[in-house]
Amino acid sequence: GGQQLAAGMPFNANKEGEHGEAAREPQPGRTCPVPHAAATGSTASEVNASSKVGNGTPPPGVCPAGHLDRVRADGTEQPLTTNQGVPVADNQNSLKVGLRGPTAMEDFILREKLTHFDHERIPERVVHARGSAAHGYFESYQDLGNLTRATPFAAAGKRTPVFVRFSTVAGERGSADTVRDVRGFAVKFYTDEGNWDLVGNNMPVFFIQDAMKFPDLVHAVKPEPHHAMPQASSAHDTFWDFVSLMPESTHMLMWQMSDRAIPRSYRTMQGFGVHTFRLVNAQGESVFCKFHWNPVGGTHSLVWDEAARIVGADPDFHRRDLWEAIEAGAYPEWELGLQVFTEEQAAGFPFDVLDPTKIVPEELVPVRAVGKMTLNRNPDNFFAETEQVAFCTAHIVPGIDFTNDPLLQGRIHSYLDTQISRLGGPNFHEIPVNAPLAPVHNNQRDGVHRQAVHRGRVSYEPNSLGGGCPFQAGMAGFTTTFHQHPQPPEDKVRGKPELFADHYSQAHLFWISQTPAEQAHIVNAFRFELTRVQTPAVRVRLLSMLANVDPILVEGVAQGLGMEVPQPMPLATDAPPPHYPPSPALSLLARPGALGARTRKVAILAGHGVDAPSLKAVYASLLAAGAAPRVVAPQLGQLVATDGSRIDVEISIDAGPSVLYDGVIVADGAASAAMLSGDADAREFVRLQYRHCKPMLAVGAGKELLTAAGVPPALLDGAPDPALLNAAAGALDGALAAFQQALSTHRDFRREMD
Ligand code: HDE
Repeated sequence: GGQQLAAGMPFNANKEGEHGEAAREPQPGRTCPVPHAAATGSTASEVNASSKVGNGTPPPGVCPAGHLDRVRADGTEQPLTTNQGVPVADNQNSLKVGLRGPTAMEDFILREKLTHFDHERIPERVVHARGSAAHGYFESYQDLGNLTRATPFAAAGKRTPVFVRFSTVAGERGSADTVRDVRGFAVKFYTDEGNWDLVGNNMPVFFIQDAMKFPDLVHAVKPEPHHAMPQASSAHDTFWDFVSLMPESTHMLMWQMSDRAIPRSYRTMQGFGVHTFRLVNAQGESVFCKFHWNPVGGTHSLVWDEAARIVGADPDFHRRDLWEAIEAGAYPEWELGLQVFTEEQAAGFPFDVLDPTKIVPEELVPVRAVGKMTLNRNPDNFFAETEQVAFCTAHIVPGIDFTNDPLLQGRIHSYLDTQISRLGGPNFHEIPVNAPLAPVHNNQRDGVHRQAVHRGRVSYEPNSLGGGCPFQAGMAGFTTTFHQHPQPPEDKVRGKPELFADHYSQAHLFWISQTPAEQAHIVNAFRFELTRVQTPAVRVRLLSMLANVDPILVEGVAQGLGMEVPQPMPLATDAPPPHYPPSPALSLLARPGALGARTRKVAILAGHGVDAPSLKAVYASLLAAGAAPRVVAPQLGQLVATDGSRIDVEISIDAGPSVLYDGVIVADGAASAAMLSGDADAREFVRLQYRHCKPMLAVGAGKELLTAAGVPPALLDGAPDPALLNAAAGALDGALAAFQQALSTHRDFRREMD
């Protein structure tokens, strides 16, 4: 098996041992040792595969989430009590009138326990209910004072604690991670001057241009109200009915039907602020800004067939990936990039920067990297932190400001409002994970579950009885720079600027910026979703929309639906559409990233009669490269190798199917290869690895399994598929290097296009 962590050591040095976790090595005399896989020798399949990566040593500097220390609870060595602190001697039996009699009403211990339990759930988020989060910090590369006075950017090397929550949009709280959907990417910066929430998505545009349409959009995509189906999926009539009547959604649909909607990991997706924001410096000068998070690990996605299978194989795929990477010390990182432009520049763009269905192409305004975010500590408690965290677009700090983007304007209201029902009242800012590190002083009082104990009789301003405190910050030289931007008065009007009516140019830009494989995936995604649509007229209308995007796209989709390409939908504007050159940055393949083989999960398929020395060499080489190898075999237990030694099987094929691995190595050994070749599950395993374009390496006799699985022999024998390798057991080094190289590019779509 793999390395095991020293018993008693916390997994991650950023997080001290917890109740239960710390008790892996039970102390003498304890009656209820808490089992942990790593220490108890229980099946290796329960051990985090990626706990083999890194040593969890934290970088110097900010201790993430240290501000939560004051509320962390730990029952180690403590007696059980009621919520009132009264010791509980018997937690097994209720108080009865006679052993066979009714339960006594006075059993306050039972009643308190049941009552609390009865109220454990809170409403889930109305959108983005399914999510996972982590603590970390943002570190600025430089002093950006010329652009913004926001404190996270005040100096090179300055660190600001963050809490980040990733999410899907449509599914309910317990839905699967790998569904086709937009992903939320919400960052809470605990800055020196208050909390700044950058509540973004993994796609830089949105479906609609005006907050007025958001409830309609969400009603359309959520499960249909009569039968509450389908779960976590846009592939149904009401969604496509709505978007096909909203041509402004076309650009976003291109992103949503692309591989962006099925990321390999939260660690391998970009994040975007979507709207145009403002940066404001200490002089009150302001520029426009778009926010980008670029993953250091590169942008990698699943393929659809794989994503759909993972829904069954591991519904927590992304949650687990994030958790394990952090526990293993392979801290996920993103660079923050800014696109900065002036109001005058914006006036010359062929689109309106207030329109959230448009990007600012990187060719027009380059993205400048200004800092890096590192996530290095998992939450202690999912509910307390991940569930109760409240992100609000209204939470900005001096130096950051809104624009008049009509979608953003609506969000400023909605996020604060929704917490009041979700978290039960107006004091959600006092929940520890939401509380700013900056001090809070004002005259807001009372409300459900108020925590702060305000002293004195003054809760109003102006006052003289309290010495005028808390005083307006401006009096002490604090300036807030919000809303300083003079705007000439205009008439109230319900409507949209003319440039908002160009619905297709950027959808076309996205299409022409994709590689052929990515284009094929987009066509397939539209086919899949529209095939699930039951109403033919909706399909026709959507095709008429796509006819305005690109002829090859619409023909491909129509063909898959067995339909003719209809007349294009009438345009909403007579203005000649702007022409955009392709933007290579829009392809996922533009960012292979620096992850290399690190944290990639590799299955080593083996059976009885495996060649032990080469298997061990492969295993050690992968571990050394930071990958997470697993010995996978038809069943658990031990394999008897040709030299008589025994090798632990870490997981069986049915519990650890192909889709959970980034690559496969088939071990050497004639008997092992014959056993696997005769096993339908083993053949299916490599067939799927092949089909999903993953790196494959057959060692010596292991090649037999690849052939038995139907991998074309011509490809195996020297044909140019750099991700399909075979090598003699004695000559592994070159092949392992090539395999790790293939892992670093994640998968090779040339195989698919063949
Ligand atoms: Fe949200 N959105 N949204 N949204 N959104 C919520 O707030 C809303 C939009 C985004 O991890 C809700 O606390 C409106 C764009 C993320 O906790 C709610 C409009 C973008 C998250 C809400 C939008 C987002 C939310 C539900 C259009 C990308 C999860 C629970 C006017 C820039 C945050 C909650 C987390 C959550 C409203 C559009 C991203 C109801 C009204 C555009 C990442 O307030």
